[in-house]
Amino acid sequence: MSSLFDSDSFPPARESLEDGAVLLRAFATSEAAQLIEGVTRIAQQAAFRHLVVPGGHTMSVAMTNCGRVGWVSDRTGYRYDPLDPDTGKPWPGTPPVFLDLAVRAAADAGFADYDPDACLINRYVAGAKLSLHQDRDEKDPWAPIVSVSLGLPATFLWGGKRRADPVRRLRLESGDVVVWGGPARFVYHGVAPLKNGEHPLTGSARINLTFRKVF
Ligand code: MD3
Ligand code: FE
Repeated sequence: MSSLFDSDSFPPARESLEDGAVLLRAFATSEAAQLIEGVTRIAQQAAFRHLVVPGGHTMSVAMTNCGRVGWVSDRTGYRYDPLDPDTGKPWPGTPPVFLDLAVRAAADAGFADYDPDACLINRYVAGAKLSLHQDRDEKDPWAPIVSVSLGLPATFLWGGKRRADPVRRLRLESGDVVVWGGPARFVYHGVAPLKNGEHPLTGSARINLTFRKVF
């Protein structure tokens, strides 16, 4: 007998993307408004900025951070820095609602005792994109990166361990959380240019939080 709640007709809460990568659809939906409030408060102390990468290009994505260290870039290279180079002050603390969500998502995906020390906050407006890259400046190669999508939807690009590997496309919507750890930690990934739109939470923007264990 078939019902609305059969596993083949009900959207699964936990979807395996590949070994080590888990998609948790709508995992953050009930906290989304609180998360955006947190982002607004953080951005009052550490403003969103467009970083310059070593090649000299300015990123279309605007970034800020909270936590013990923040990811920054300039002409000389990338680094995690305990101080915001724009203010000379430490980054704002990570709001408890951020940490709680990241720890629960990691645990749900099979990574117990997650203890991130950085949260990079990316802001996309129409046309903003993130080119295919690996995140490899973090010390623990097994600890996951937990990614939380808020506001406008985006097409996430998700390749393999080599730049030339085929790239899959995954639509990420507000509240979706993806956990990338273990064997999936060093896959190439990026975000396609954001499409125009309006979202009740974020207006014309998409916000992405990525939690990282840096040390
Ligand atoms: C897979 N951010 O901040 S989140 C980044 O939507 C970044 O803003 C994208 O890539 C964004 O570095 C994608 C999903 C994500 C983040 C980090 C990963 C996937 C990942 C690290 C390793 C593997
Ligand atoms: Fe990344």
